[in-house]
Amino acid sequence: MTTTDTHCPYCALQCGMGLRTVAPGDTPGAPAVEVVERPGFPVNRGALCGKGQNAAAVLAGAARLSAPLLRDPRTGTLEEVSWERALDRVAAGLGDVAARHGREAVGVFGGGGLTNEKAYLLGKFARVVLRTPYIDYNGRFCMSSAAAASRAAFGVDRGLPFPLEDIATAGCVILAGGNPAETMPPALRYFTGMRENGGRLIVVDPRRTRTARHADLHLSPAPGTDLALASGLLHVVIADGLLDREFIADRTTGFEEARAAAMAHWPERVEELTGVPVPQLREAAHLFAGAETGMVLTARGSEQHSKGTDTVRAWINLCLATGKAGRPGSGFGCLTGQGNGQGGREHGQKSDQLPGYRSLTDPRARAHVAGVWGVDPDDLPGPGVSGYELLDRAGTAGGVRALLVMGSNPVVSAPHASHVTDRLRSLDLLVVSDVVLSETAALADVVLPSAQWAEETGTMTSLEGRVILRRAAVAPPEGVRSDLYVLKELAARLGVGRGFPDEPEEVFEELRRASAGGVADYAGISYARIGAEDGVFWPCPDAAHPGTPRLFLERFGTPDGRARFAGVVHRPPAEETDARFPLYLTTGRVGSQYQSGAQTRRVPALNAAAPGPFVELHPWLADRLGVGEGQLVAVTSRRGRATAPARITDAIRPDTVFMPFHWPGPGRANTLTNPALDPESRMPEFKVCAVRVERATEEAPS
Ligand SMILES: Nc1nc2c(c(=O)[nH]1)N[C@H]1C(S)=C(S)[C@@H](COP(=O)(O)OP(=O)(O)OC[C@H]3O[C@@H](n4cnc5c(=O)[nH]c(N)nc54)[C@H](O)[C@@H]3O)O[C@H]1N2
Ligand SMILES: Nc1nc2c(c(=O)[nH]1)N[C@H]1C(S)=C(S)[C@@H](COP(=O)(O)OP(=O)(O)OC[C@H]3O[C@@H](n4cnc5c(=O)[nH]c(N)nc54)[C@H](O)[C@@H]3O)O[C@H]1N2
Ligand code: SF4
Ligand SMILES: [Mo]
Repeated sequence: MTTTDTHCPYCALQCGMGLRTVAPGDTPGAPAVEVVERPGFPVNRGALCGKGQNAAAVLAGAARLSAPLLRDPRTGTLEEVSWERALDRVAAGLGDVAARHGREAVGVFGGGGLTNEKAYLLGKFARVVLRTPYIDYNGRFCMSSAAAASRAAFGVDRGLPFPLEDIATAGCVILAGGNPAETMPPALRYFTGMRENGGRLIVVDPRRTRTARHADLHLSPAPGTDLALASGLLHVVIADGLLDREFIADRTTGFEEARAAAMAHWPERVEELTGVPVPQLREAAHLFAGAETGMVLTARGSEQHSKGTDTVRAWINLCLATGKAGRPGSGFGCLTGQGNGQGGREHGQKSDQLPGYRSLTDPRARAHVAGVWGVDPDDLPGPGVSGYELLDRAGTAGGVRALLVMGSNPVVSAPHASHVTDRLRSLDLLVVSDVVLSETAALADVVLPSAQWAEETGTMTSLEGRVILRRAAVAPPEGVRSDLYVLKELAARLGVGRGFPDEPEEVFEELRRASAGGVADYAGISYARIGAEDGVFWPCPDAAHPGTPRLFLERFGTPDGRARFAGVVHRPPAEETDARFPLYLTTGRVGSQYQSGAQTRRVPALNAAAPGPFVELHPWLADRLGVGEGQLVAVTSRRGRATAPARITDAIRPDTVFMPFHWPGPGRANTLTNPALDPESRMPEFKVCAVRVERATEEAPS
C-alpha cells in the first residue's frame, strides 16, 4: 500500500491530505484510495472537514462520466461516442461557427477549480487558437470585487497578503460576510487561537451563524449595507480621535477623500441604514482601533453586491485609517473561495488578463506573453466581457454562438439562472467538459469526460498565495481524459500543432516563463521545490528567492509604494424592498455541500447530512405567514419563484430570508437572484434581492 501526499479537491484552503491505495477489487465500483491524515502540512495539520474526509467518493465509478457524449440530432438524446468522433465534432463545430459568424462568435467559460496548468492553457487556447476575446470564468461570481478593490488600493491582489497563521497573532479581527465554520472549518482554529491569545473577533453577518457564535461581538446588518457600516466605523474612528496619523502620513494617499465620505455616515444614520445599534458601532470601532494589531477579512457576504468593490474599499479605508495594514499581524485580506480561485485569476482565464496577473491592454505585457507563445502581439485579441455578460448575451446578436465550458455549472450557480439556461439552450454549439453529468453538461451538444483532482498532477494556489502541488494518486477511469489532452487535441485539429503539451509539468514550466516579471511571478517555483517546501508563496522571481509569505511590510504594490484610500459612500441595493416584495433574500452555503453540488450531491455521506434546499426564516415572520417548521414555502422575486421547506430560526434578521444555492430544481436559489453587476468587478448581486414569501401547496416547476 502506498500513500500519496496531496490536497483536497474542493475549497481554497487546499488542506493537505494523504491518499492511501486500498486493495483493488475489495468493493466493485469503490474508489481505489482512501483519505488519510497528513499532519505535516502546516495549514490544516491533518484536520479536514466532512467534504475532505469523504473526497475519495467523488472518484468512484457510478457517478462519473466514462465516455464522451454527443447529442443525436434525430432523438435529441446524448449518446456515447469515441473520443475521435467527439473531438472531431467539437473542432468542426467551433470552426464552422467562426467561419460563419467570425471568431468573436466563439467563447470559453472556465472555472476557479481548474489547476494553474489547465487555467493557463485554457487562456492560451482562447487567445492563440480561437483568437477570441470572449473568455471569462466563474471567479467573476466569487472574489472579483475584493480583487478589484485590492488592486486599486494596494496595487496587488493576493487573497491574503499574509499566511493564515498570522490571524492567531492579531489583536482584533473583523470578519465581514464570511462563515468559515461552514465554509472552511479547519481555518476556524486560527480565529479561536487569536481569542485564546487575548484577541477579539467581530463577525458581521445578517445571520448569527456558527461562526458568529465564536465572536466577541456580532453585528447583524441588513443585507447590502456593509458599505454604510464600514464607513460608520470610520466615522467613529475619526470623531473619537482614534486615527493613526503617522501611518496615514507615511504610507498612504487620499485620506481626505475617505474622511469627507465618512462624514456622511454618522452613527445614527448608519443605525437607520443597517439596523446595527449605535452602541455596538462604537464598541466595534473602539475594539478595532484600540487593538495593537488588527485585520479586516471579507468573504462573499460583503463582496457579492452591485457595490462590492466600493464596500471592500470602505473596509480597506478602516484598516488604513487605524494603521492596520502592511505590518506583521495586521492587514486586509479576502477569504478566496474556490480551490484555485487565486491561481485561476492570475494566469489568463479572466477576460482582461494575461498570465502573471498581467493586463491584456498593457503593450509590454502583450509583447512578453506573445514572445513566450511564439505569436505576434498584434494577433492577441483585446479584453472581452465578464462572466455574466458572456452568458447573458450568448446566442443573441453580438453574443457568442458556440461556448466551451470547462469546470463550471452555471445552470445552478449563475444569477437569474432560468435566463442563463435559456441563453445556453439557444447556442449553436455548447461543449461541456466535466467529471460528472452536471446540469449544464446535460444541456450540451458534446460532453467531454474529464479527469480530475487525484487522477492528475497539477498546481493550485491557495487563498494564502501559496502554490502547492496536488499529486496524482490513482489512474483516471477508463474512457476519461484530462482537460490538457482535450486542449491539445482541439488545438491540433484547429491548425495549431505546437505549444499545447498535455504533460502538467511541461505546462507549468512554460507558465513560469510567461509569469516572469509579472505581479504574480512564479518564475522561481518548480514542482521539485513545492514538494520539498510545503508550497511556495508568490512572488518568487527566481530559484534562489525564498518566496513571499508576507506582502507590503516595506511598501505597498502601487507605483509610489503607498496604499490608496477611496472616497466611497453608501448606496442601496440594486433592488429595494417594496409592498410587493417586502423581504430581503440572501444566499450562501452549508457545510456539507459544495457550490452547484455537482460533486457533493453525488457523495452519499454528504447528501445525507444536507439532503436538500431550505428557506431560513425568523419565528416572527413564520408566525405572520402561518408557516410551521418544515412546511413548504414559496419565495418569489421579480425573476421567478422557488419552493423549499421552511427552517425557522431566531438566528436571522426578521426582515431577511436565507437560501443555500447548492441545488437545481424547484428549490434553486438562483431562480430568484438579481444579476445586477458591480460597475468595476462585474460581480452579480448574489447576496441581496427583494422577495415575497408565502405558504405553498405545491412545488415550483423546475
Ligand atoms: N461547505 C462549503 N464550503 C465552501 C464552499 C461551498 O460551496 N460549500 N464554497 C467555497 C467558495 S467558492 C467560496 S466563495 C467560499 C464562500 O465562503 P463564505 O463567504 O464564508 O460563504 P457564504 O455562505 O457564501 O457567505 C458568508 C456569509 O455571508 C452572509 N451575508 C449575506 N449577505 C450579507 C451582507 O450583506 N453582509 C454581510 N456582512 N454578510 C452577508 C451570509 O449570511 C453567510 O453566512 O466558501 C468556499 N467553501
Ligand atoms: N445564489 C448564489 N449563487 C452563487 C454563489 C452564492 O453565494 N449565492 N456563489 C458563487 C461563487 S462564489 C462561485 S465560486 C460559483 C461556483 O459555481 P460553479 O462554477 O457552478 O462551481 P462548481 O459547482 O464547483 O462547478 C464546477 C464544475 O466543474 C466540475 N469539475 C471539477 N473539477 C474539474 C476539472 O478538473 N475539470 C473539469 N472540466 N471539470 C471539473 C465539477 O464537477 C462541477 O460540475 O457559484 C456562484 N453562485
Ligand atoms: S476546508 Fe476546504 S480544503 Fe479543507 S477539507 Fe474542507 S473542503 Fe477540503
Ligand atoms: Mo466562490
